[in-house]
This record gives sequence, C-alpha cells and structure tokens, in this order.
Amino acid sequence: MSVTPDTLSILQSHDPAVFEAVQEEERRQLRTLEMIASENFASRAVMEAAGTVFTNKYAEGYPGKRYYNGCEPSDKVETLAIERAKQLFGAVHANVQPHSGSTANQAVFFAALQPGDTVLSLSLAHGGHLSHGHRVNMAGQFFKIVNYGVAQGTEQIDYDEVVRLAREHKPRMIITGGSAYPRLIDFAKFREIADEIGAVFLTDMAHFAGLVAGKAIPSPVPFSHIVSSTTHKTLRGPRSGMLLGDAEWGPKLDKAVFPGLQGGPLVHIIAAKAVAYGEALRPSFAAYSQQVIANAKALGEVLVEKGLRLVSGGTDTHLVLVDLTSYNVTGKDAANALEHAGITVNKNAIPYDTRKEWVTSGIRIGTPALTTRGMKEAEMRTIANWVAEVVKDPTDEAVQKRVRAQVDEMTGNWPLRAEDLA
Ligand code: DSN
Repeated sequence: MSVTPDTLSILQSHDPAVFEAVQEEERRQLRTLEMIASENFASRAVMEAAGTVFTNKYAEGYPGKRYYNGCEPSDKVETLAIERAKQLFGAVHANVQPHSGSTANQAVFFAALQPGDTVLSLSLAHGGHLSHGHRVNMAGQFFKIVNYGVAQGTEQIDYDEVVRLAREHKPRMIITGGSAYPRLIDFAKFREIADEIGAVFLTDMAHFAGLVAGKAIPSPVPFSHIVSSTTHKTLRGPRSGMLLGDAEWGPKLDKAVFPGLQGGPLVHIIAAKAVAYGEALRPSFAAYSQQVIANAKALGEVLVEKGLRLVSGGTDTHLVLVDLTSYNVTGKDAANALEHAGITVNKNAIPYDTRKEWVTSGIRIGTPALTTRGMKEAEMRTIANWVAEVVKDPTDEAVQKRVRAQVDEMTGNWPLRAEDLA
C-alpha cells in the first residue's frame, strides 16, 4: 500500500522555500500519529476548493445583496454552503462567513449583548474555551463572566451549580460547549435554565459538530437559540467557523458577522465548507463519526488498564482527558515525550488541577484524525499501549526511540485519508 503525497508542482518551482515547509508538514502529518483532538485531515476536494480562484473575489454582504459587482458565482457557492449546512444540522438559519470559531463567538457576543452584560459559561480550567470569556480574552475584558464547572466527584457538568449561578447572576447569555469536555451535554436542561431567567442559550459545538452531523451524538440545534462551531475539527472541513440560529436570531447573527465584525468573506473557504457539508451529508460520514467515538472508547479502555485515570471516568465523544497523577508525570513532560515518539497530543489541565496551565497534570487525546486515516479499535489499542509506555517515564529516550520506529512502521501503511485507497 503506498501513500500518495499531495503534490503542489507549481509552488515547488515558484517558491521552493514555502514548498519545502509544506512538504515538511506533509511528512509530519503522514509519519506521526496526529491525536490533537481538534485536528483532522480535510479531503482533497475540500483542499482543492480552498485553493480556487474564489480567493480573488470580494463579496461583502450576503447572496443576492452584495456591495460589489460580479458576485454571481460567489452567491451560488455561498447559497450551496448555507443550504447544505441547514440540511445537515436541521437548522432554520446558517451563516457560513465566520472566519473561525472564535470569530463566530465574537459575533454572537456582538449580536446578543451590551458591553458589561453578564455571561455564564463553562470554565476553561474545566473544559471550556478562551472565547467564552476567559480573563485574557476580549470577551473576558468587555463582559462580566461567571463560570460554572464540573462537579468534583463526577467531573461532569454540575447542573445544580448552573441553576444556582443562573438564578443568582441572571446572565444575559448562557454558553455551553468547550474544548476538553469528553461527555455528552444535556442541552434540554440548559435551555430550561436559560428560559427560566430569560437568557440567550448558545451552544459552541466546535469540537463535536462532526459527531452531531453524523448523528452519533444528540444535537444541540433544537434546544439552542444559537449554535456556533468551527468546521475543521470532527466536521473535517476547511479551517473556519459557522453559526446556526433560530428564526429570531438568524438575521441578528448575519448583521453581527457582516458588517458588524468582519469584512469580505473568504469565498474560497466558503466553497470548501460547501464541499465539507456535502461530504458530511453522505452515509459514510455517519459511519466515520461513530467510529471516531468507538476509537476514543477503545483508546481510553487500554489507558485505564495501564493504570491511568480518565477524567469523568471515560468518554462519550472523540476525546479522552487523561489524568497522569498516578504516574507522577506532568502533562508537559508527557506531551513532549510523546512528540519524540511520534505521537502528537497536547498537555491539558484536568479539573481542579493544582499545576499551572503551562505544566498541567493531564493530556488530551483525540481520535478524529486517525479515524480519517481508516484506523479502528485494534490500532487504538496498540497506540494506547505505546502512549502508556512512553508516558510512564518521559525521560526514557530509548522507549521513545523504539516507539518512534513502531509509529513509523505503522504510519507507512496508512494514507492520510482512507478515501485515498478507494
Ligand atoms: N484550539 C482548539 C482546541 O484545540 O481545542 C480550540 O480552539
């Protein structure tokens, strides 16, 4: 089985320095095990669309209402993206212009709040996201942020605390979702709490959008006033963002994205999003998203057999958050040792972590990218054994070298995308 490189022949002669960096990155992606939970391998069709002449076009506005002329093809491709996004997620309204998940969230803040308003969101330290109002983020500077967390025992969202904080602080907006929460979220419960105090309910499904698209986990769309997302994580599209809204919020979101926040949309990336939504509408994507979860569960089971603890005791999604305390190893040392062994993960705080965010007691490991390569439970079990071996003693370079050789052998047999073998 051979692995085909993504060739960029014009770039090679036109700008060898950039070409070389691209090649290096391609080799890295091919010959390492990419397990950063927020990364994936977009299809060649998605990448091709992202590299089209639409990069040359200004198209401020929305389909049918543009500020510049010559937007007919742009209208066509943005309408395709909007309609496919609506169909994929069963949404009343879709805005496919946000450049990223963080920008999408900024647009929601702009549409729904006045500076100084109160927002209730999941703490970053417990799995939330910077853009939900961390003190170093714009949202944390301009709005009053109150955080809920996970319960110390279950390490799952403490809904009693959410109710208590909502009643006490009467936030104008409640946010759920984040970047390191491995469990399902009770969206109905959140909506009930939001309705009780008259708050707007935003779900940020950036991490798990692909699992929702593939119907592998419940959807937040029926319960949320607004849903924000990235398009490149489990959803496997181009690096970008999107917003879904109900009938009331849709038009307000459009105004907030443009002219409120952004200028010209990235039409080439919108074209790539249209392709990705089209791919996610296929039955094969449902199978993919189910496999992502099965793989995360298999990976987690072996890590537990090896004496490691999973935050919340397991996972319902695409990621496991591993507590390294039993090995007396920091997240930083573990992630660095794994990188030397050819396995890419990130250090991550665990709930109630006593270490600083640059050190941490945990690592986050995700399966979306390797599942795109076609790997299944058997490969995850092998990889989990390697992870445990490397992490046990991050100073043991001999183990890292041995595992690196095994990773090299394994990755030589898998293309970046299983579809390349079809
Ligand atoms: N950087 C993303 C992640 O890794 O989860 C979140 O924005």
